[in-house]
Amino acid sequence: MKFVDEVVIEVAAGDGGDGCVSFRREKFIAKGGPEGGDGGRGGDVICLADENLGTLLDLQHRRHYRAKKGERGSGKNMTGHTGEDAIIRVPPGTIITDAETGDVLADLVVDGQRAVVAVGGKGGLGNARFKSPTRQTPRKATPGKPGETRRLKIELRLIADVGLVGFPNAGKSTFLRQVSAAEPKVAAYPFTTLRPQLGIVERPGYRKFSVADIPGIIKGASEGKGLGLQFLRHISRTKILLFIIDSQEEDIAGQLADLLGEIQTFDPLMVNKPRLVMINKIDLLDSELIAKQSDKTQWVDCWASAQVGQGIEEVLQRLEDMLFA
Ligand SMILES: Nc1nc2c(ncn2[C@@H]2O[C@H](COP(=O)(O)OP(=O)(O)OP(=O)(O)O)[C@@H](O)[C@H]2O)c(=O)[nH]1
Ligand SMILES: [Mg+2]
Repeated sequence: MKFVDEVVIEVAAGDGGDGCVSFRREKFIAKGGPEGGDGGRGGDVICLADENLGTLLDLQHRRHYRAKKGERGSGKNMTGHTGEDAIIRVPPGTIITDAETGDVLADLVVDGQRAVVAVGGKGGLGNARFKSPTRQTPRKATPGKPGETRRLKIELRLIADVGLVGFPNAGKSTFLRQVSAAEPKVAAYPFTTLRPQLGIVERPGYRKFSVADIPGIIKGASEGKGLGLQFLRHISRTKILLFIIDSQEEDIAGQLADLLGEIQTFDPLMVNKPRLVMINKIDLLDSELIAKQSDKTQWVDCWASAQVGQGIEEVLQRLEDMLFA
C-alpha cells in the first residue's frame, strides 16, 4: 500500500438557496401581502478526524468535494432547508492549509475533532422582507450567496512521542520491531523503509508511548538527495528524537553532526528538541573497544543492539524518564 501523506483537494461549500417571491392568496382578498420565505443556507465543507483512518489514500482517489445547495424559500414564509454538509474524513494528525494563501485552517489531532474548511453561502431573502409602508407588494427577492470554494493542502503527520532519526541502514526499523509489535520491513540495503510507521512500546508496569520510524535521511537530503527531508515532518511534533547511529561507521561523531545539520535545515526548532543518542549494532563490536573509547564518546547516551536486544531496556528506560519525568 502506498503511503500518501500530502494531497491537494478542491472543495466547494453549497450556495445559499434563493429567496422566494410569493403573495398570500385568501378568499375575498384580491392581493394578499408578501409571504415569500428566505432561501436556506448552503452546506459547509467539514473535515473530521477519524481514528479508523491511517492514511490520506481516500483523498488521493477523490479530490473534489461539494456540499449541497440550500433549498429555495417558499410561500407562507417558509425558509428553505439548509444544504447538507460535505464531510471529509481524515486521520488524526492531519493539518489543513489553504493551498493559495498558506494559512493553516485546521490541525486535527484527536478522534472526532472537526473543522469547517469552507463556509456555505447565506440564503437569499424572500419578498416578505421587502415589505414597507410604501411598498405593500414587493416583487423583489434576492438570490442566495455563493458558497466558499478553496484549494486545500491536506498533510498527515504521525503523532508520536519519540521519533527515530538516522541514516539508511542504521537499524531504525529493527529497533521498532524490537520494542513494539509493529513489523516494519528490515533489510540490509538503504531506503528499506519508504513509509513512516508507528509502534507502541508497552512494558508491564510502565506507561505506554509511541515511536515513529521514518525513512532514513542522508547527507545532502536538504538539497533533495535520497528521499529528501519530507518525512521529517512526521517527527516534527514528537517530544523526543532518538538518533540511531551504526557503530560500523568509521566516524560516528561525524554521523551525528551530519544528521543534526540536515535536521537543522529542515526545521531549526527540531534541533532543540530533547534527544537521546544510541549507537546500534554493538553485537558487532568488541566490548573492550567500547570501554577504551568511552572518554571520547561522552556524547553517546546508550550503546545497544536493536537486533539482539542488548542495551535496549536501558534505552527504553531513558526514553520513559525523559517523557514522563
Ligand atoms: N548485527 C546487527 N545488525 C543489525 C542491527 N540492527 C539492524 N541490523 C541490520 O542492519 C540492516 C538495516 O536495518 P534496518 O532496521 O532495515 O535499518 P533502517 O535504519 O530502518 O534502514 P532504512 O529503512 O533503509 O532507513 C539490516 O540488515 C538489519 O538486520 C544490530 O543491532 N546488529
Ligand atoms: Mg527502516
